[in-house]
Amino acid sequence: MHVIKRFGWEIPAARITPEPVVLRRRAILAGSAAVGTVALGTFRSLPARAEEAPARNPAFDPGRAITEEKYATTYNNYYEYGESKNIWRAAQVLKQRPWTIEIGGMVSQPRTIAIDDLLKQVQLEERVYRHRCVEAWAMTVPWTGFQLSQLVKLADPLGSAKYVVFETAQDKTMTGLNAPFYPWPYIEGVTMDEAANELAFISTGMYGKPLPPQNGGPLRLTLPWKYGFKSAKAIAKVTFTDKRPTTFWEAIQPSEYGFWANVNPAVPHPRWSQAKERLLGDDEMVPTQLYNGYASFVSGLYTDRKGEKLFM
Ligand SMILES: Nc1nc2c(c(=O)[nH]1)N[C@H]1C(S)=C(S)[C@@H](COP(=O)(O)O)O[C@H]1N2
Ligand SMILES: [Mo]
Repeated sequence: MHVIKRFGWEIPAARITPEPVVLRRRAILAGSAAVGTVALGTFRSLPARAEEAPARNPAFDPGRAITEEKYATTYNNYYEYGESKNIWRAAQVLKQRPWTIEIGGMVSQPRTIAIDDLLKQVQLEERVYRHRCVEAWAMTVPWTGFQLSQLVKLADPLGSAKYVVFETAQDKTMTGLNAPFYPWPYIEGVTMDEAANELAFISTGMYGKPLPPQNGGPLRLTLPWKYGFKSAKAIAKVTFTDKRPTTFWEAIQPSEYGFWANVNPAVPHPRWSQAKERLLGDDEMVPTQLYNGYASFVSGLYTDRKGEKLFM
């Protein structure tokens, strides 16, 4: 496990020290070559809004303006393609088809399913959700996709399964995978009751178009009440288990990026306040809300878990 060394000069900074900066400092301190090769892909423009784009579900009014698409698609976290926010060009080389998802672990029948076969078996819809990164920036995005509970139903887990674990593809175009100090692959996980919650979503599109690679295409997890790092991109494997997984960021720094990672403005990150968030686009600072404003949907999930670090 890698531990981030903290220095006095990092702590008083009024602005937030984002994950990549901290990690680069650590890499330099460790004397390792953190410089990867940047693959400069050609940007392929995405098809215009598909005519068959599914209807918006009005049950999830985000209460704030939708972020302009150009900001949501060009300011990303995707460490497989590098530590900067500016990986959208590099990620264009990720091939979205063919794409298969391996479903296994505690299920009645392990199997591998092609994404287009999966999409034929689920009910697609559009939902506008707020997204809150642990680094205190936020956006509001119209995602298309399907409720995670539909994938769980198709997977047919055993009654003894307690967690669902999501694993990101490890593609040869992902230059960040060469960085030795990261615990690849990117792993995330939720409990079975979180996976059953109606907010838990698998996104396959945004802004009425296929999900661009930089935002996690062809399919990503979308958990709007949790910090953004829980929303794993480019999912290749879904495993049901009775053991709580050690997730990617938790393995890097458990005191800063916990398993639960529910949004809470009252619980500061060890290195910055979580009271406010910066909206991508106009950079307006707005107050952060408990569970990112989704308490009415999810607070009941945690009533029996009071002793745990639910908010980091
Ligand atoms: N595989 C993978 N998934 C990931 C990440 C990542 O580095 N790799 N970053 C996470 C973080 S920290 C955030 S905030 C969101 C960012 O999603 P966006 O680029 O669509 O805004 O993706 C999450 N999912
Ligand atoms: Mo994030």
